Amino acid sequence: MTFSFRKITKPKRKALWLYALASAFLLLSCTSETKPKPTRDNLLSVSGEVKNPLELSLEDLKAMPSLFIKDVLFIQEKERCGDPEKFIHGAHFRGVLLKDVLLKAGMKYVRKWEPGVYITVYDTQGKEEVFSFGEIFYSSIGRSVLLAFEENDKPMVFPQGVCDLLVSTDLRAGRRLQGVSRIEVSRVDVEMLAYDDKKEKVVRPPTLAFMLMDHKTGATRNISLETLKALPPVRLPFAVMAGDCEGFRGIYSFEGILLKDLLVQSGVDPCRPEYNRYVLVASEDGFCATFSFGELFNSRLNNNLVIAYKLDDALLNESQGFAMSVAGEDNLGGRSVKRIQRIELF
Ligand SMILES: Nc1nc2c(c(=O)[nH]1)N[C@H]1C(S)=C(S)[C@@H](COP(=O)(O)O)O[C@H]1N2
Ligand SMILES: [Mo]
Repeated sequence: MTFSFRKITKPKRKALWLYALASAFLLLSCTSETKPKPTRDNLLSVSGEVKNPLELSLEDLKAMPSLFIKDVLFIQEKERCGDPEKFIHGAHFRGVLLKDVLLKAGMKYVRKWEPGVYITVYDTQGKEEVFSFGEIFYSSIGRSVLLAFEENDKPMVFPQGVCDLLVSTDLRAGRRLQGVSRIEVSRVDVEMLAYDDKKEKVVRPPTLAFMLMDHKTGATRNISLETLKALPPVRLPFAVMAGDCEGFRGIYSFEGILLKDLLVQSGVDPCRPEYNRYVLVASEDGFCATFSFGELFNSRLNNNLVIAYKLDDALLNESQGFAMSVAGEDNLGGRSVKRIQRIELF
């Protein structure tokens, strides 16, 4: 059949126009439906020890309550301690707090188990940074760890991944990740005996020394009160001791040494911190806490992570052991591990 435009009558022409319009509309709506499905590289997965694993797109992130952080400064990491400081760049950022994404997924571990949790954030290239549970949820660092998607009021572009990771309270930019695609929640493999101890009225002997083990170098050291006293003393004038399980105990002063000083003395290079590493502080009863290399070596809030041997000017008592950890800036005593039996570097 031949088809000539001239032969078509006026009402028929109108119907044709309508038909053309409708098919154009259909075609348009079809193409918007068949736009490329998000691949794993432009989704952010949250998995591991969480109640509800998540897969978030950039749009999902943008739909969450966001935070604006003004004047985030990026300073270059050093190659060696003597190198001069080099300023890279400063900008304002908007994004979602890592803490809020984790809360959306829901943390599986609670009470005495939670300080042993740590969080690993990966970019699409597999580069990873570790954060401790306490750093994100007890300390104010957690209010500066941002999954950013807007820089200087403009949307950021992510060829891969769905956001950048930045820590506005850090000193240098080593923990920045561009194109984040995965968050994994884990807990250290330490058996919890503290609850059974309490039920069975087990009293653990006071400690006189603890072991420090670096799993990377294989080095081990025995740490006594004398080792601690040989390091520069620090004082935390106010630390709040309270917790989920024991309630509020009080505000105390502590004296001891910086955990980072003990690590440097044990061979860790403070000028080239490895941000995928963390420190475990554990007691014989299984109560333990993690500290990330980032918070220890690269935070403006790092001068409060202490191994204490005195509380309110007296040496610690038998139930506290000769040494306990204190995170002076934390809002809970969750990282105050009493009777330290070992410190392990992972
Ligand atoms: N070794 C050890 N340290 C520990 C605990 C524990 O069970 N074992 N509990 C922690 C918790 S959950 C809290 S709230 C405080 C409680 O301290 P308190 O028992 O002196 O009140 O200690 C922390 N340190
Ligand atoms: Mo607690």
